[in-house]
Amino acid sequence: MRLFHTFTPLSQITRCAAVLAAVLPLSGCFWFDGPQSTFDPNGPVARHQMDVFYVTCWVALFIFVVVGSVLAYAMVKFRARGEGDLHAEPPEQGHGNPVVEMSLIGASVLALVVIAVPTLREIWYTYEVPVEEKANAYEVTATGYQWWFKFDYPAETAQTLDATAKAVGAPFSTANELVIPAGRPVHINLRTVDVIHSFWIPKLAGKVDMMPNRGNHLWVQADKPGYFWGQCAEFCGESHAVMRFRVIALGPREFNDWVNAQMAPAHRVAAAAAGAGAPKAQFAAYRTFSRNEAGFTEKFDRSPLDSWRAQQLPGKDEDPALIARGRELFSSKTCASCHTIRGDGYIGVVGPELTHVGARSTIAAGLLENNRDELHRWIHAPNEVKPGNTMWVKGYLANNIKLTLEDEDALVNYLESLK
Ligand code: HEC
Ligand SMILES: [Cu+2]
Repeated sequence: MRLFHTFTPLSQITRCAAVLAAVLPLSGCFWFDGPQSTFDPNGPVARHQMDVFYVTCWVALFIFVVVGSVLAYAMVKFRARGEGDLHAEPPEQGHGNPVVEMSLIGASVLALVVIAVPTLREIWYTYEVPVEEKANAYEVTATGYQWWFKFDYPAETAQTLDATAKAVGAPFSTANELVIPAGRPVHINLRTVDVIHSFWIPKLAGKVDMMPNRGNHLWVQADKPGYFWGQCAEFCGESHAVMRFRVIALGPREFNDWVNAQMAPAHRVAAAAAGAGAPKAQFAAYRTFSRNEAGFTEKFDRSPLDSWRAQQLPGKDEDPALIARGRELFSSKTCASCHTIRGDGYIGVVGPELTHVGARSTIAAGLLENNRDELHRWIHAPNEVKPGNTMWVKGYLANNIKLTLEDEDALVNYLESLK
């Protein structure tokens, strides 16, 4: 029996065709409208960046076709036609023709100029909000941490400094969800507290590094309200690949409502109703998770933006007693040493602010959907979701945090109530 069939050129061609047939449709799905596709720009910065890409792409393709055709012509014209040709003298060799050499140099320079002019123009354009738009620009600050992003809203600081705001510790910050006004340029200051990260929102703009001891920035603008994926694009340690975030662009009124909601202190569930609401199912019914099981699917049954909006609404059937227990555990289990919850008196700054964590669509830097199952999974064993993360190493390990099933249940109910 023959184990290997002969390697004919035909079988190679069939293989190539098979690979292409398999890859092309996939590329259609993933490259052109995937959540991190740069071929689907949703704002002027990303659009300009794509235009530069296409200029380079067309110039390169043109050169490829010209060189390829000349090569193909030479191969066909000068090929050995029979036995006799195999030992024939090579054709007359020529080199040093000044006209040919000068025109080749000229063509290369021309190709580089054709690429350089739009590239330089776009470098300037994407560097800073255009002058005439500057007055209208909104400012935020993004800070990279291993392995999550913090977003501050310095524009809101001045307005928040009234007595109540001070009492609850405003201004606010968010983690891993950057909410911006749609249709307005947004100037983003880029900072890092540890290593180099790179800030990238494929459909809006990218990428600019977050450098230690150095202020970088970029600007973005979303054409209309939408929900976009972002990603750290510079290797920054063990869990770099799951250092993601989301950008939510909202119309002016909705954005304003959101800012007001964020400034408010943590939501309190009315204690009077204690025992009245049907308590939620306990963890007995919970799934067990294996290490690094693909967690986050984002299988929205509606548009991602509408799902995000639904997440802003207050919860139903909340159990005030259980939530109060969760609030207590949050300090007794030392969670409060790393997390801020304004209004409940917790002011830790090592981890993300959680004042309104219940209103986010994802947790753990865009990795897990924000629901009871995944919240439980996260606080149960953060290291299994995200190896080496600070909450595990400097919290659970260093403080020897042990949670019973009841503790976890109370904490999840508390966190969920923080809309
Ligand atoms: C040593 C500091 C520290 C302690 C203690 C700590 N955390 Fe965290 N927490 C973090 C950090 C850092 C992150 C971000 C991790 C990441 O995404 O890489 C985080 C993330 C979270 C998140 C997800 C937030 C989001 O929007 O992504 C929740 C929820 C949370 N912690 C709850 C808790 C609870 C509950 C406790 C106590 C049992 C606790 N944390 C203790 C540092 C800490
Ligand atoms: Cu990073």
